[in-house]
This record gives sequence, structure tokens and C-alpha cells, in this order.
Amino acid sequence: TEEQLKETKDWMKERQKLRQQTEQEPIFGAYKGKNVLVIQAEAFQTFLLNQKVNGQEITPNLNKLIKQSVYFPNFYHQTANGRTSDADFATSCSLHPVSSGSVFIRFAGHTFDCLPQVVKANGYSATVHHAYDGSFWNRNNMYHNMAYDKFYNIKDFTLDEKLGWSIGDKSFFRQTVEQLKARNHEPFYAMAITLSSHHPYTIGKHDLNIGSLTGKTLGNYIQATHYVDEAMGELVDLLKQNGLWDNTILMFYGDHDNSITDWNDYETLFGRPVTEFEKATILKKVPFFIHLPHDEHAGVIDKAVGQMDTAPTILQLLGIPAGNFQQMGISMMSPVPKPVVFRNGGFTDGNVYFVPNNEGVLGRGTCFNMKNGTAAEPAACQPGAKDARLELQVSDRIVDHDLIPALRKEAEKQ
Ligand code: GP9
Repeated sequence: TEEQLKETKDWMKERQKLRQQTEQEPIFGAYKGKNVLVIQAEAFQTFLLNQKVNGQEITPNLNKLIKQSVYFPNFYHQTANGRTSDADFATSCSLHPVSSGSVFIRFAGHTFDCLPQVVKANGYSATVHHAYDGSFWNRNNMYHNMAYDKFYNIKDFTLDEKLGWSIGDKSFFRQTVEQLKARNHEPFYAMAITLSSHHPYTIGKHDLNIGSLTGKTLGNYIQATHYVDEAMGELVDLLKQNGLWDNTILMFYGDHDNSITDWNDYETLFGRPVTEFEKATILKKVPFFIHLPHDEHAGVIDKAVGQMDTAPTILQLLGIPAGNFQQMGISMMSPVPKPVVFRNGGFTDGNVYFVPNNEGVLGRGTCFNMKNGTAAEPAACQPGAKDARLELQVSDRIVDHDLIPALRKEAEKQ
């Protein structure tokens, strides 16, 4: 309806104003012209970081790396049924995935303000690397729409380290760096999507002594993610050897949850009970960090942030104004506050965390107070739940009805 269209335009305008504010912050453009390498890590969850199993670090390389990086411990994935493709869409295009199916499959022909096309217009090359069948998740078509210069898929990789669904991530990273070197175009924007830690995590890696978790899905997951961590360590070495480390922004995030809900096994791992609040949040939390050249700005930012904030963050660092784009995120480096909305209508603003029930009644569900992880008065989550619902409706209208061309035209008129 006309009314809904106006509501959508007004909502996006407000969000654009917030992003325009971030263009006045000192970090805007501080990394102009730097390369960007984004690692989207399969099913990688935050609880792995700084976690030991039987006295051994699961992710020693990432633990070291986050200390040298801007680390966001309260980063959440925003995916739904479209899993890896949803993470890719939310991150690159800064809109919500759809509630059923995948935008990559259902709306690959629609118009979006995704990162590859934006950085290309600013002198970057843009490539995406994933050692699997190019048609999976309809990537061939969607990546064409997103205007990547090239999608390096399984056909572009040498199958020299068979592991799980494909080649192992160590070989994948090595060949990805070779591909970037061979392109010889800087600055580059590149996205590398890993695969070795894919469910059911049985890749035959047993480097850690995991005791009673042996043979459990969580145990296999720990072994697989430990291998991915080793691959990340090797990637950093490769970037250094190839002279890329000091002029590249390296970003890492987990795409979605590991779908493991065997809470007894988590209790074995943590050596303590898992609280109701953790059960509600552990699977939503995926790691996110940005390594900036020369370890600049290394530290922890506690702000609640999500995948949809990734593209605006990159654009702020590179000094590319994102104020006019039809995106919903805000740079994570900015103090401008904004809640993280989940596809199921849940949200968090860093103070409360709302888990809706299944009945779809607005605002009904569990409202957690994040300070102590206890249930809060439902009223504390009511306004946020209402805002979350509107944000999802606005995103759905844009995605389903291909509204971006009309929104762009409207903006040009003003
Ligand atoms: C396949 C990979 C896995 O190409 O990205 O996708 P998922 O099953 O995790 O959505």
C-alpha cells in the first residue's frame, strides 16, 4: 500500500541519517585504499575463542589474532533458512535475509546496494572465493548480480588436500592468496568462504585430546574448528610472506550456528552448568574481528552488533560514503547505538535480549536482562520487539518487491 511504501522510505531515510553521522567520525576514511580480505567461516561460534578443552586451546591462532585486532565479543549472526547464503547476503548487502528460503535463490535478480559493486565503483577489484560447486545456493547468479569481477569456485582450485566436502581450508586459503596475487590488482576486496567446519564435522582431524567428547558431535566440531584455526594461522603467515599484511584489512566472522544443542556436552566442555540465558544466546553468537594494519585500534568493543553492520563498517574504514545506500546497518566502529534484530523477531540492544515465542504474538516471549542473564519484565522488551517487527517488515518489502530502484529514484529527486 501507499502507506507501507511511505513507512519504508521514511524508515530507510532515518537509517541513512544515522550512517551519515558516521561519516563525520575520525575513523571515516582512515584506511582509504587498503585491501580488504573478509573470511566468512563456516558454522564458527564465539564460545570456541579462548576456550580450552582438557587444557588445550581450541583456537590458539585466533586467540592471538583477536588481541591484535578490533574484537567484537557481542556480534550476532542474523541468518535464517538460507544459512551460509543468508550470512553472505546480510553481510554484503546489509539487509535482512527472508523468513523462508534464501534471497540468493528467490531474489537473485533484484537490485541491492551490495559491497562488491560499491567498492568497484571506488577503484577496487572484487572477488569471491569458495571451493565448492558454483551453483550451490545459486551463487553463480547472485554473485553476477552483486557485480563481483570473478567468483573462484571449485573449478578454479586444485584438489590437492581432500577434506570433508571439498579441499581443506589450508589449501583453500593458500590458493586464494595465489589467486589474488595472480590478479595483481590492488586495492582488492576479496571474500573467502570456508568449508572445512561444515556439519557433521567428521573431517578426520583428531589433533586435540577431547576426552569424553570423543565421538560426540560437539567433539568433532571442536576438532574441525581447531583445524580451521590452524588454517587461519597459516593464512596470516601467507599474507605476511606475500607482503600483504601491512596494507590489508583482515576481517573474520562466523556465518551461522553449529546447530549443536547437546547442552550436556557443552557442560562437559565448560566444566560448569549452562544457564538458560546461554542456551538462548550461544548459538546466535559468532566471532567477529577486524585486524587493521600495524595492529591499529586493537582492543575490545562491547557494543551489540550484527552481520548487517559489516558492509557499513568496511565502507566507513575505506571512507566511502554509505549514507545514501539502501542498507540497514551502521558501522560497528561508530558509537551510534542501534539494536541487532534477528529474523525470528528477537532482538538485543546490549541491555535486554528478547527471544520471541512461536505464536507470533507481538512482544510475547522471554525478555532477558543481559546484566545478570535473568528473565526481565516482559514490558522491558515490548518497545524493542515492536521496532524489530517494523525493521523486518521494511526489509521484506524492499527485498520481496524489489523496491531499491524506486527508493534510489526518490532520493535523486530530493
Ligand atoms: C556450501 C556451503 C555450505 O557451498 O557454503 O552452506 P550451508 O550448508 O552451511 O548453508
